[in-house]
Amino acid sequence: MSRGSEFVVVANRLPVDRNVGADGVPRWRRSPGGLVSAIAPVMRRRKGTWIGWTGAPDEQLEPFEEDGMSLHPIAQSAQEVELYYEGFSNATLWPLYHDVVATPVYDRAMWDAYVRVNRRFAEAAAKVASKNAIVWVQDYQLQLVPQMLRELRPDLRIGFFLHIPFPPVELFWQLPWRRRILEGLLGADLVGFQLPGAAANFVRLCRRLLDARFTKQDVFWDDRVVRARAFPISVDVGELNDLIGREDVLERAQEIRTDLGDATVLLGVDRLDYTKGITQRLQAFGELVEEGHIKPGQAVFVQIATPSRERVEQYQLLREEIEQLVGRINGEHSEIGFPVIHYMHSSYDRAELAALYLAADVMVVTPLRDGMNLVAKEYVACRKDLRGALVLSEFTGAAAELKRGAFQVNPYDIDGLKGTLMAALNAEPAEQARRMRVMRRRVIEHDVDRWAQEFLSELENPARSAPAEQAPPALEG
Ligand code: ADQ
Repeated sequence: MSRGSEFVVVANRLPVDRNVGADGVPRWRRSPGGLVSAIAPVMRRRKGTWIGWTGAPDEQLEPFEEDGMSLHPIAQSAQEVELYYEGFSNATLWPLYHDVVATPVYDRAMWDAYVRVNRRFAEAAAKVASKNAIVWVQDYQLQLVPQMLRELRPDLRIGFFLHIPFPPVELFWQLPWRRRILEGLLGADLVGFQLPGAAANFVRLCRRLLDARFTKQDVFWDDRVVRARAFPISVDVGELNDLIGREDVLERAQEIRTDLGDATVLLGVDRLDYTKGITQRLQAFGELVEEGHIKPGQAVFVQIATPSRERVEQYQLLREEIEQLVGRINGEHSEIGFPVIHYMHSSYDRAELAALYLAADVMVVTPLRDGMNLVAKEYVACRKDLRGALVLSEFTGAAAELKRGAFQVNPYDIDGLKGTLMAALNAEPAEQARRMRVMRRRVIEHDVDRWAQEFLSELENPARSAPAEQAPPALEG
């Protein structure tokens, strides 16, 4: 086992997208987004391999190199995509971990597929990792991998990071396979969460469900210490800085404003997901227009919604609901040439997103629950001009870091949301600048590179943890 990679990332998706060029030949291109740009340099430095799925069902590809990274594709059949990915990952775990804002589906065939696909990922990682390698497993689709991998390769150092919230004990308890998931995660040396509260939920659950010994941040399991820590993820500030320095991006921002009739611009940018609170924000905006607080032509709402999980029923219903709401509000209040809401159901490249952020007077981020929310941080990172206001839900991970500068809201409280939207719309430039400055300080100092470095150094330096044999007995409470 002398060959292989000393650094392995295991994630549901590979960090590349396939695009068909003008010549009809498909080519791989690195996926946009902070996670990939934070990890790519580490991959190159450490001869890393990324294990993941290409996104196409029933496709068996050989490992290949792209952008200085070794990529190891994992096949998934169409049925596995339906049961493991759309099913257990996105119809069971996703709603359960987001405060059950939709009802989770508990289905044994979905669970079986989840186990099977997790095993395939674990076996691939066991094969490609060199002796004593570092393996970093990403997110809720792969929570069984740490334990499966440890059984195959006890020499490895295994880290796991959960990008979404980790629910309180009372909700997690619903899951028929709760013990298996927890034992799966406990295969890791370090389990990372977005917030300290999620890490505390995890430790509490280990105590309640497994009767494990523990301290505030450590669980003693199988003669090992499993550390539970918070690492709030962030954005690639350097990349966004480059984008907002580009002449074409600045021109595009101006063009967007002109196209919108130089109205005040409120902006929402989300994956089309029921956790994002899109309905609530449009309802609040619609009522403000209806009541005459906002005049058509003076302000517009631009809502960009990336198509997402379109084969899962709850997502189809949500899309219909939002489109009806937009249609109703526009039908009742728009004037010729001035729709009050511009709704776009599509994906945009990073430059267009940066231009939209620069064009927006008020960025509206109102999730009912969100692990972090990178859109909020991207907006802040782009507003070097210290203009614009951020309306931010209390139920996002980002709220913990940005609370001093954001206009915070409870998105369930529509009247409160309306009041906060008005306060953000009416904020004087000096107040906008004061708020933006504190938020920018935080985001610039804690960017995605720092997130990756902190996670990896904690994984590689377990010095601060007590050895298992010195672990205190389980505490009461
Ligand atoms: P998501 O739920 O996908 O992420 P978010 O953190 O907002 O949510 O990230 C979305 C990303 O997609 C952003 O980088 C954004 O710019 C991009 N995006 C959104 N709409 C787009 C569009 N129309 N076109 C192009 N790009 C678009 C999950 C968790 C979050 C957590 C992240 C990272 O749910 O809580 O912050 O992972 O850990």
